[in-house]
Amino acid sequence: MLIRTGRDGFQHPIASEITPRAVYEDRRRLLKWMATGVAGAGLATWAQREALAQQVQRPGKNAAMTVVRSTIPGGVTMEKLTEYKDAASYNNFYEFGTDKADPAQNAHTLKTTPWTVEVEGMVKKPGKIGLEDLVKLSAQEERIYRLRCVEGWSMVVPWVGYSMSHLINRVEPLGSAKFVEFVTLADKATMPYVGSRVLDWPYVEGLRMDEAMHPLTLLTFGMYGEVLPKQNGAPVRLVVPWKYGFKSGKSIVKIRFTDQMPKTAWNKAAANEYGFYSNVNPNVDHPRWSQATERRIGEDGLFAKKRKTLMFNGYEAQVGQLYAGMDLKKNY
Ligand SMILES: Nc1nc2c(c(=O)[nH]1)N[C@H]1C(S)=C(S)[C@@H](COP(=O)(O)O)O[C@H]1N2
Ligand SMILES: [Mo]
Repeated sequence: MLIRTGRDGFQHPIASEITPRAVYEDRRRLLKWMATGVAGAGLATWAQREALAQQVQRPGKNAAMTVVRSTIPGGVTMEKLTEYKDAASYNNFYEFGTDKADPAQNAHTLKTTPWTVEVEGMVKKPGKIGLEDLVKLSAQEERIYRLRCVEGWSMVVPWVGYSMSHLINRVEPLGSAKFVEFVTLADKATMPYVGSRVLDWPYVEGLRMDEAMHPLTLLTFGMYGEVLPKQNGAPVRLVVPWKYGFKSGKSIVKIRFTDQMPKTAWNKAAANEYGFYSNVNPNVDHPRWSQATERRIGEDGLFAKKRKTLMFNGYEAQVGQLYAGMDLKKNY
């Protein structure tokens, strides 16, 4: 569901849209909820999503993909994995629509071959890297990360890729580079919502250099041992597990090294809601809702206890030091 904030006709989803799915996961609660008579539209939406989840296509393996469990600290959470069908059918990828079911339905038009990623800006070795070369640049690992969306849902996914630092070291940024900007594909011909006013395209994200160099920051080519499905950001995306999901840009085409803090898509759309850092922080409320708890996709029901959201999404031991001395209420 979308609401208008009034400013520039900008729209985005409200937190309650995650409710119906969570409720219906438990049959008894579903019946109770239906008895209250408010289930209506939500039930239809949920039923559609569930049908979609059952039909989700798996892209299969890729010869170049190795799946060796990561041994880096924080690289593998032991929590129960989110089911593939849920991780691949409940997505945010606004280029393909603003409903969680839209990407799985619409992203088939995305053309992922050939694909090149351009490296530019303050770097000794700029240039274009074809996807095949990018995939082979370093050994790939399976990292099992939690990912938490700002709207309140989270999931646990086995991602496949390698630390972004391997690519950064290869292209040799200049000492003056302080940030890395990630620019993603904005192709009107294949992405139906590019051109809509919901965001200023292309979708851009950014990290401070030390964040981009942190070993947990994953340049990601696959999930569940297979190539990324298009709706999850094929053929290459970022996964930054201690930050809200929107920092993990999908379908990356350009990586720019810069001394200026990148102007990110969500920050441009609503600066008071989405700061540059966007570290998962249960102590800082989103202006329109609390960030203290979350629901795991495919798990908790509405009336069951929600999970407490952890500082840095549970990765504080690994990344807390990056923010020593920073006021994380100001730098939200
Ligand atoms: N290009 C692009 N990348 C994007 C987005 C997007 O709309 N466009 N959405 C972000 C948000 S808000 C989230 S929560 C994650 C969702 O990733 P998932 O669909 O694999 O769960 O992707 C992020 N990356
Ligand atoms: Mo998100």
